[in-house]
Amino acid sequence: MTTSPSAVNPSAATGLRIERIQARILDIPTIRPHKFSFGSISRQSPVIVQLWLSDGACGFGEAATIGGPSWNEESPESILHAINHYLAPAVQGKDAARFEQLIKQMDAVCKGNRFAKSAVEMAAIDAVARSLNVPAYQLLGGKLHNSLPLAWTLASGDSAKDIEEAERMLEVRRHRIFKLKIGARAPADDVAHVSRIARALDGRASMTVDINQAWDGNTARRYVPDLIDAGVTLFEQPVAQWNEEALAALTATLPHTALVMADETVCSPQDAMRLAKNKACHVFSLKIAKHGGLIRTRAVAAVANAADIGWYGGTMLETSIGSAASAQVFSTLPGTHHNCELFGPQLLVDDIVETPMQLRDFELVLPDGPGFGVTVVPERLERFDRAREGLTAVHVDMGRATATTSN
Ligand code: MUC
Ligand code: MG
Repeated sequence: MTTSPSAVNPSAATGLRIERIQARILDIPTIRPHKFSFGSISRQSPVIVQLWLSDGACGFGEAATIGGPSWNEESPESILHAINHYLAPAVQGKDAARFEQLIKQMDAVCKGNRFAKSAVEMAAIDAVARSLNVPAYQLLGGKLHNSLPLAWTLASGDSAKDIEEAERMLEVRRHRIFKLKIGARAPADDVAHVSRIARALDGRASMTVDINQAWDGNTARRYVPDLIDAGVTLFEQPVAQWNEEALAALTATLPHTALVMADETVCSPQDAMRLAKNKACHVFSLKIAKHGGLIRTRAVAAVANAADIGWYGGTMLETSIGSAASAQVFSTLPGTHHNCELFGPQLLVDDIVETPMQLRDFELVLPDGPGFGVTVVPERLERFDRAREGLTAVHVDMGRATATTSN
């Protein structure tokens, strides 16, 4: 759609020009291996963007992938390349406060690459909010939630270890919603694993599963009822990203005690529209990276709200920068929420901000303070910077189920 020239005045600049952008990859080990249907990670490699404005304000953005390009098409290396060679030159010198215009400028030079675009948009929003000395949520519609219940993912791959971890989280009142990563083993073994954990927790926590696209439609039809009997209430992306028919069939047949959540299948607002039209799920997992930024996250959430679909505050296991940015936008969203999972910083061996977001009584307190409400410690960025001397290689342990290969 084109806008009539009289509707906007492109010369009415806010004076907050983008002066400089710098991007780098960090390599931060995780506290334990984190296992998915498609492999296992023992470190996260987020791309961190730093963006300076003409008035001196500086903002941070982040794009985290999981297992290089294993979760979707983008990798830390492709993100860094897209930012350095296409996105940064496209927005340099431009008005940072015109977020929609920045997205248009990035879209004009680069198709797709939503993770990369989200990191640049995120840094612009943080910088502008800091320059105006307001929390980012003030630029995104204002705050509706002060806190959200916070889920934790049990993904060691071992039932006994997962039970021990869940008990510790319950004891310190950090989490009582557990997402189990399944799909790497035979489905019957997964059912046994989930049932063991459910029996041990004995109704003290709610249980969800993320299959990360591992099943076909028939496998989902066969094993989802067993998992519901075991106590699972939310089924995240059981089938392949493209398999919306199977997702819709499952959604139509689930009893009212359980919900289907789309994750990899819902990226753009157009995906959201199609899923809504086809009644293919009950909940969208929202993630700023896969939607292409905070503004587009709000667009996907608007479709959810209009279609009576719930939302879940998803994560790509970001550091405190991406997690706080996610928290800022989630705090503004109307509609029915199904909690959040912004636990990325806790899965990493160290945090890169001064004071992490607070976790209190099973909830994540959504941050106040200028920008995203967190202060980055530059020395921590240096410590984990991939480009620093002696650490140039990627060490991502990927592979099917038990086998791991390193690059
Ligand atoms: C995913 O697919 O949801 C989110 C939490 C977690 O443990 O993995 C991610 C990715
Ligand atoms: Mg998922």
